[in-house]
Amino acid sequence: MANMAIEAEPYELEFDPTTTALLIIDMQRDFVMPGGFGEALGNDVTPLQATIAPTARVLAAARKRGMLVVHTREGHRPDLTDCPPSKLVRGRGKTRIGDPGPMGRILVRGEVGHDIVPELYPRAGEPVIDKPGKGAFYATDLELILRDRNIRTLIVCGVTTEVCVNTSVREANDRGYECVVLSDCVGSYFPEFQKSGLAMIKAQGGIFGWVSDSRRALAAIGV
Ligand code: C5J
Repeated sequence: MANMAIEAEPYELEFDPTTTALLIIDMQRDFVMPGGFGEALGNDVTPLQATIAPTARVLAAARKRGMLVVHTREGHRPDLTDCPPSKLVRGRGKTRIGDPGPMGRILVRGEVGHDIVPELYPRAGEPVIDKPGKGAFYATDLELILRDRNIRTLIVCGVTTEVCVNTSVREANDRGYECVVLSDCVGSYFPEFQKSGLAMIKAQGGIFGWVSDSRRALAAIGV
């Protein structure tokens, strides 16, 4: 298929939809709904909910175009054997990973809070990557899945901008993937980190990748 292009900063990014995946990072109740991990860390999670509607529009377009869609979830085994002790105690919060909460045990696989919000729920056949860390490549089979599909470009949505999105984009960039992050489809608990998290990606000629938005992504995907 002929290359398509998405308007972005620092300059337009050419992509081939057959070698492009939509990567949706950690759109779990634990991060975007009250009572989960995000709130346990002391955050107001409600601003992150604004990312759901534009991400749903991009998801629908990517599915219609037949692009690979990959979802990630941060979380741990019920026995927490894959959770570093340092992560468990970090923050000295009174609610910790594995503790019971209104959406089940915090950040534990299989719990309601750990799962993806209904608006963006994975369809059968869409890989779901369960990751123990912030980066989507660390201790997962994401790279294998992308290489098997000859994926070269990643359109990135999800939360949070400066944590799991930035970490995953940096990991992807070092592995040779071209990443374009959609600014209204990624969210942070901190407005200043949203701004700087995006600025860091596109600075220095796109040192980690590109930044665009859902409107320009939809125009590019063109369905
Ligand atoms: C965090 C994430 N914020 N998904 N995880 O710990 O960004």
